[in-house]
Amino acid sequence: MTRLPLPETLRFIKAPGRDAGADTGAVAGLVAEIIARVRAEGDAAVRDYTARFDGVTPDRIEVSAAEREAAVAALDPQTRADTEFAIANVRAFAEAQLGALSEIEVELRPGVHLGHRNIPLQRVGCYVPGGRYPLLSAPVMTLVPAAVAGCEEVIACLPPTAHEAMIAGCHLSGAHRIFRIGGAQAIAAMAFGTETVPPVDKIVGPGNAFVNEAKRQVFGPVGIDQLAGPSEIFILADHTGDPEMLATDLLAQAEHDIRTRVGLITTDAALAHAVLAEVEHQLASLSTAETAGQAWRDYGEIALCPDEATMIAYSDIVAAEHLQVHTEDAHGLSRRLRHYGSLFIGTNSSVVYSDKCSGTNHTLPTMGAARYTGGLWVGTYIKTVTHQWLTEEGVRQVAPPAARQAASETLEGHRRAAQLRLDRQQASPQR
Ligand code: HSO
Ligand code: ZN
Repeated sequence: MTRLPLPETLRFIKAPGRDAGADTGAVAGLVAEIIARVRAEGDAAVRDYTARFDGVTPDRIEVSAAEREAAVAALDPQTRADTEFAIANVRAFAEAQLGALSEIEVELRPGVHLGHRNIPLQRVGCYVPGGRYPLLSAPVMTLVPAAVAGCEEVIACLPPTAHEAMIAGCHLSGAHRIFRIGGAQAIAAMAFGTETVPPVDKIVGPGNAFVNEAKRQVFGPVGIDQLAGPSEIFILADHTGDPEMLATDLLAQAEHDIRTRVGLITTDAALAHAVLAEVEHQLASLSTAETAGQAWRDYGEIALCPDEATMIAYSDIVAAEHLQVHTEDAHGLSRRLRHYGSLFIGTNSSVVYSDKCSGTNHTLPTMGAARYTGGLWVGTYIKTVTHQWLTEEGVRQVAPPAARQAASETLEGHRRAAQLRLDRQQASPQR
């Protein structure tokens, strides 16, 4: 999995049984066929694939206003309040981040004014996965920041088999339109549009292998956020680590999927062995042990490092989606870390809080993508675009070098355009 050499002094107390991210590519052909047909045949192809893959034929692809209201009414009051708590926090944090996005305009040289503006994407499509469990926080994380960004139209697609509560989640999170379409056919519909579904400018949100591959294939004419793999959690701990807490947090993510990658990186050998035993102990009573146990056996790891520097070096190689720091000086160590999707500093800060409701986004880079990107945020829905305006003095600054460069590149059309403005100034000099 990792393309970088591991630190030589690192020793695995438990090595992963399999190479994370090894199985890819098997679905590309089928996905290409789905995209081509949805593009050519629109709703008819969507209905056909929905019947084939989801085993249902909804009479209407779009969820009506009455159905939205009914889904919200069916939520029990506590679930609704908890969802609204999550929405409020995700919104407030996204608003704070939006406030930190500045626009600029500078006079770089006399008469050469350059700037950038932040413009919200016009139409965004959020894919909301059905998944093994209905994750009510999923629509919150993709839809709410889009609304904060100021997108004109935000649509959501979710599999027709998804729990009704997910429709309520989309509604409460501000989806303008909601469609019962899942899988690659949903991505194709949002990318190219059908009679019912409008084509969007960018598609965001995680999904299964088909969704992921479809996003990869439609990228270009339509934007995507990132390619989402199985969830990951790594924890850095020293002698102060609490084995029960560490095992609990590792298993909390391991229960997502049999391919979840979980790991402890520690400087303390006794802690490493204690966590190893504690994971087995907790699995014995965990209702999701079938999934979590397999993920632990296949992708779980405990790495022992001689010192903090090695721990940091290995953590940066992994570039985990979620990274928790359980060390004596968690804040100090955290400032030395470079590659992670989202960071959880100190023992009070569990990944599960952000999974659900603390307010940072839970849609994060996996499979090493954290080396080059962070997760979903309000900026995902905004493009930063540049502009310029020149005075006659500005033309005198840049036209001669631009014209010379064009000439040496033998781009005569470019040279003329650069020169024309200088010539005009010489023809009618500034009063
Ligand atoms: N850990 C998942 C998000 C999630 N977990 C939502 C539970 N609910 C991916 O970051
Ligand atoms: Zn989770």
